[in-house]
Amino acid sequence: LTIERIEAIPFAIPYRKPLRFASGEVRTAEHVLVRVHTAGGLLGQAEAPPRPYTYGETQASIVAVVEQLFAPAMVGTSVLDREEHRARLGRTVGNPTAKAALDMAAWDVAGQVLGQPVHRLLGGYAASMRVAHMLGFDDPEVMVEEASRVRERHGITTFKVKVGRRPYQLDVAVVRALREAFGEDIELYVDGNRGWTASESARALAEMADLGLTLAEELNPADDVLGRRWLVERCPVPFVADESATNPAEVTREILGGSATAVSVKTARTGFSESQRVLHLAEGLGVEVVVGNQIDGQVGTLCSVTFGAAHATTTRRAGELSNFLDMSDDLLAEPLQITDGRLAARTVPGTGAVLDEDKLTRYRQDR
Ligand code: MUC
Ligand code: MG
Repeated sequence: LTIERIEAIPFAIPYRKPLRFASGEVRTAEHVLVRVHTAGGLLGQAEAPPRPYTYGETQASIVAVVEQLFAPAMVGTSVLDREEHRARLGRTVGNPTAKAALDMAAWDVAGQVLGQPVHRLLGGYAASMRVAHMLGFDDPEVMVEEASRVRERHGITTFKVKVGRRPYQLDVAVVRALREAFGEDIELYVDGNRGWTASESARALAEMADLGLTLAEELNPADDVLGRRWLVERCPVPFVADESATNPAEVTREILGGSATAVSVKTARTGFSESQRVLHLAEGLGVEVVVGNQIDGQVGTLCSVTFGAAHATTTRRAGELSNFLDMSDDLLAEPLQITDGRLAARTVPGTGAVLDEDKLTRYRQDR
């Protein structure tokens, strides 16, 4: 169980189609594969996605912080020493996706040692989750066509629409076109990635009042503190905190301050251990959760569904688990399959993040 060596391997896989949203865009998955090797020859793996516009991390900064600070802090400990890891890594502020990947890679090893799938160790509530697909900025016809393709091929009927453009009517037109194309057969919610002001958000919500949205996420910046509270008071559906609530303290502040009424849980930034803290906090506060996506590849998505399927509260809503569909290739030896709108956690010991080593050799950027 003793951690002997930790690697941080940068890799790049292009997207077939870029994902565009109010705070940025992703054209290539320039992520970092984190590998935890134990003295017994076991290997735990997870991926860290740099999102500078969300967390300030870059691919190079993740590699550097793992190699210089986090690996030396974890080598020699047991993969089961999660509280010790948290204390040691917590001495460095920030760097959430680097910390999260290390936590999930350690859980992957723990599952292998115990001979149990990690989703069973975490809670084992369900074997799979319903999937929600994220639609990035484009013209209404293109977004309707994508939703239609994803529904036909994968049976997905829940869509998160990226909003936050100016004028806001551009996005209202998209949501209206989706509702008109699919009627009541689909669930729709929106994510603004802080693109609008409070008043633009309020006007957009009023104009979408007849479109049956189920959630609204980060429509305006949480740092506009009073504007955010004003908006959340008027919001007719749960208002989801995503990038404004990336750890338990921020969740507490945003919810108790009246700046959000639901929480996005992302394993990419809180791993399995800290995601449980966020989840249990949300349950204690009595607010809904949604399993979010950090535009993860298949390894990251496997970690999201491992966590999401494990707990009752996270399975209530569809999890955002489909961004990998837009990648031109990926690293898992056995690719993920979304069927009948659902994605299953793996039943093998660990998280099941077993890679195609030839693909890693092709896409890694450090040699
Ligand atoms: C999301 O839910 O916001 C886009 C930026 C980011 O930080 O996460 C994605 C999706
Ligand atoms: Mg979001």
